[in-house]
Amino acid sequence: NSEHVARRGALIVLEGLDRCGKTTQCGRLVSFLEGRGLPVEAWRFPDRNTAIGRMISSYLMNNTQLDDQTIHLLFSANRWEKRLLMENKLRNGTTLVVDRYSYSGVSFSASKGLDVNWCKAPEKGLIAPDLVIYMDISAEEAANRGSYGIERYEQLDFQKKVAHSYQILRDTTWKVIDASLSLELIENQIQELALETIESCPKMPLSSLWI
Ligand code: FDM
Repeated sequence: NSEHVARRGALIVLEGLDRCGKTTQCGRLVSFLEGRGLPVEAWRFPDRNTAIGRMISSYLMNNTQLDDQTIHLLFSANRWEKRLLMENKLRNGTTLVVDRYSYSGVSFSASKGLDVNWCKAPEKGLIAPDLVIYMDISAEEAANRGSYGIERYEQLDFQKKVAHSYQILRDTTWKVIDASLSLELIENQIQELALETIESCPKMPLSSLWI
């Protein structure tokens, strides 16, 4: 009887260009789910708190130089080092709301000219999300929201390439939200998608990405 089996949490991923509003929406979604008494945690990649994460952070701040393949594999390793913890949390019933995941990994690296399949390979076997929300905005509109920061990749020309790479990765299971709508409209759509997913995912086993 399925009612006697502990419910697992949902793996919910938000993706999109820089300044699409992803981070704000992740925070709002976590507060909303907490308000409903659901076990939930906010996660993000890169996780800059590990040794690998600090190498990534230094690269992003232009303090160190790495070739494209090396930084790609570090981003991937940063997800792998968190995989077991993610699995344990999900199995214990905690929903994870994740700001960026493997899709950022592939899109950003492919935008530098690396082969998409090469980029996907090290991501294979990570936990597949139950819900991917893509916050859709053009690179121009995102840039108009105010000046970019000083980190690597925060440039209009590069963001245009990233938008294109996301298009290549996007499949029919992604939920695409118009990120130019108001904060509240977006928030409501995301809440609805998240609740549906949390309701239905315990019936599905955890599965692996891209295998
Ligand atoms: N980024 C993020 C990657 O290039 N690969 C990845 O695997 C991930 C998770 O790192 F420009 C890029 C995307 C972004 C930068 O992300 C840092 P945040 O969300 O700004 O911290």
